[in-house]
Amino acid sequence: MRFPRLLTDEQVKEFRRDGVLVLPSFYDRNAEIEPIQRCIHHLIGLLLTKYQLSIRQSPFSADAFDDGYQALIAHDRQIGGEVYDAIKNIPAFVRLAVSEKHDALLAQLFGTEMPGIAHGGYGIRIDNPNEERYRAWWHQDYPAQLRSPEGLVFWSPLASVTAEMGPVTFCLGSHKDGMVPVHMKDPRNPDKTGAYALRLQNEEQLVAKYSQLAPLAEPGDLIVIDYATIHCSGSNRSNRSRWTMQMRYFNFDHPFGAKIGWRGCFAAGSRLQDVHPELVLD
Ligand SMILES: O=C(O)CCC(=O)C(=O)O
Repeated sequence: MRFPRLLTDEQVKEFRRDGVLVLPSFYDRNAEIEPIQRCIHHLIGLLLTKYQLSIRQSPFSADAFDDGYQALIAHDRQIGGEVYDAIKNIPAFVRLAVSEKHDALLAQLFGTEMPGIAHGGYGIRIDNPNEERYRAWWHQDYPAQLRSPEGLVFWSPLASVTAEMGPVTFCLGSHKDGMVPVHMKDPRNPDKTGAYALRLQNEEQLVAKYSQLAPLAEPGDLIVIDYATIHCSGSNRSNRSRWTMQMRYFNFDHPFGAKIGWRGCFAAGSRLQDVHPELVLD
């Protein structure tokens, strides 16, 4: 196998230093992003029809592909769950998730010839205004994903991410300090479950050690995140949902990945304590 080198030496250095790399206009907006936006627009229309709602949806435009969605969830928030589950099945999204460009990025950044895609580790987040339940606390992706300690999240917005929408915040260089033990449940937030419930040990003091970056982003931009980089969702205080894609890759060649049979974690029905008891505090 041979992969093209998509990053400059400078970009590779930046990724190694920060654990995160912003690549503006990485995807082709017309060829790769718009087909996904069109399908989401169509699916919102189907649900408006299914529930016989008199909400008006304007014809498709890339800037307002989600027109009608805010009114839809204001009518019934549960229909938002139907949208969330449906849009993972959009072929144009799955095609993007398994893009050869992702193989090439992982191969270059980890020096491997054997990238893997985390089955069940890709999806489209819809962070609705003023909702906290699915907001991700400070976390590293590896404990929630497993497969291999060397992995990447490819994070890319479908709509412009503004400051009011709560961009993701990254702790720069935190990946170099290794995996942080976690509490599996947060008594202050009992409604959070699974990966959303994990809280880092000594979170406040830990996070204060690092300088932070909260990049705004446009459709087509890609943010590459190391599995070990500490980051969290911002709070969406705007009046539009924040639509973003997450696609996770890992390095098959890492010996610990092979040792655990590249098994996944929450989404695959595994328990973190069975694989990494040393990372689980309670
Ligand atoms: O987009 C977000 O708010 C958080 C995404 C995230 O933390 C992740 O993909 O690991």
